[in-house]
Amino acid sequence: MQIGLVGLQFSGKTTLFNTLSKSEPSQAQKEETAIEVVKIPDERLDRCSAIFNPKKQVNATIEVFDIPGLRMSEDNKVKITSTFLNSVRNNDALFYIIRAFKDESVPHPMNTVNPFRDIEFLETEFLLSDLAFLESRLEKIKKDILKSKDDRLKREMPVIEKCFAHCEKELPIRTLELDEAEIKLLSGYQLLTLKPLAIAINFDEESIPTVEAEIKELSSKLSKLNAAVIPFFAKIELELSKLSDEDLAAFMQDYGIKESALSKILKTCYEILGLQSFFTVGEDECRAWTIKKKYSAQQAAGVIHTDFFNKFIRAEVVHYEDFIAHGSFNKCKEAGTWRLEGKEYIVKDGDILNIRHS
Ligand SMILES: Nc1nc2c(ncn2[C@@H]2O[C@H](COP(=O)(O)OP(=O)(O)OP(=O)(O)O)[C@@H](O)[C@H]2O)c(=O)[nH]1
Ligand SMILES: [Mg+2]
Repeated sequence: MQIGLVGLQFSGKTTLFNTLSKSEPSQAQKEETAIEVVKIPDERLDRCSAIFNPKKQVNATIEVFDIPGLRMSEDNKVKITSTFLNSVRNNDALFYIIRAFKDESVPHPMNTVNPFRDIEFLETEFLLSDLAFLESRLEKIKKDILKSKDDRLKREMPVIEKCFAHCEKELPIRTLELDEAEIKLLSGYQLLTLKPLAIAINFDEESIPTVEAEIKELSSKLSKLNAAVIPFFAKIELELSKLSDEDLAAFMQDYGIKESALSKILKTCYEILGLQSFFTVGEDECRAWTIKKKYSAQQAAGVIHTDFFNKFIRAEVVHYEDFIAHGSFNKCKEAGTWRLEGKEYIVKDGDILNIRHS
């Protein structure tokens, strides 16, 4: 799963990226997209590890792409480029990184700090790009539909028309109701406004007292985008990421912070991608596995190993919450929360599975 950090120049993307990857900024990173595999924090998995004390713990991961932001061009305007659009298109989900911090020493490519305007700018450009694609696709379909033998074009045409009409109303395709077959027909086109979206607003320390109100206002103004809007503090997070685990815990306790913004951001990515985790636990390894929502037990088994998919017999299932409540698998058996489920069972976020296979 790939997620792209998208925004204007100097909005804090690389600062966030470096925090995620715990790396120092490098010059090369400025011009090209940088990629990092980032662990998804999961306190449930940490707790399982504390119980089983395994040789290794494996968290779920996502790939984060740090895409260079849009700059002011020679005529003092910010213009979208095809390189930029192509880098954005490659991702499964988008994370807009939007500047709200004020700092005279960091120029803004549009001269003033205005998060709402920057978000609208990106959305409008992406809508225009989708509209242009849909329009040309429609023309091509109309031209080819009579000579084509297979019925794909016939099925595709109404879907493209529907998307086009939706975009014309200035609405992103992610807010259009599409069934699975329709989504499948569109899947190769990498439509930008169909991609799941989260928006992170990068504030400075001084705005902490007003952040909540500002996020609330932005969220309501942006409700038609169907995106999560979350605050973060790139500068503070970068400083925090340099602390040792103990110092960080102490800091968070002092300030009454339960969860770092970073961990929230990563979980949001996971959420908007429609993903969930199940666990496998034991003395060798405690591991979080990533699956889509509504995966069956057999599909989940296939994520561990294709053999497990092919030779699936049953899944032993206990939900994490039950496991913690009862303290052991045996106790769960006594309480009836340990079950054997067949291949059609729909796996829930937080299930602990053991796959029986032949
Ligand atoms: N004061 C302040 N400065 C910040 C904050 N976040 C980032 N900066 C500074 O802004 C400058 C640009 O930050 P980057 O993270 O490199 O911005 P970017 O979005 O990666 O920029 P491009 O890659 O050019 O698109 C750096 O000098 C950062 O130190 C913040 O929250 N507060
Ligand atoms: Mg950068």
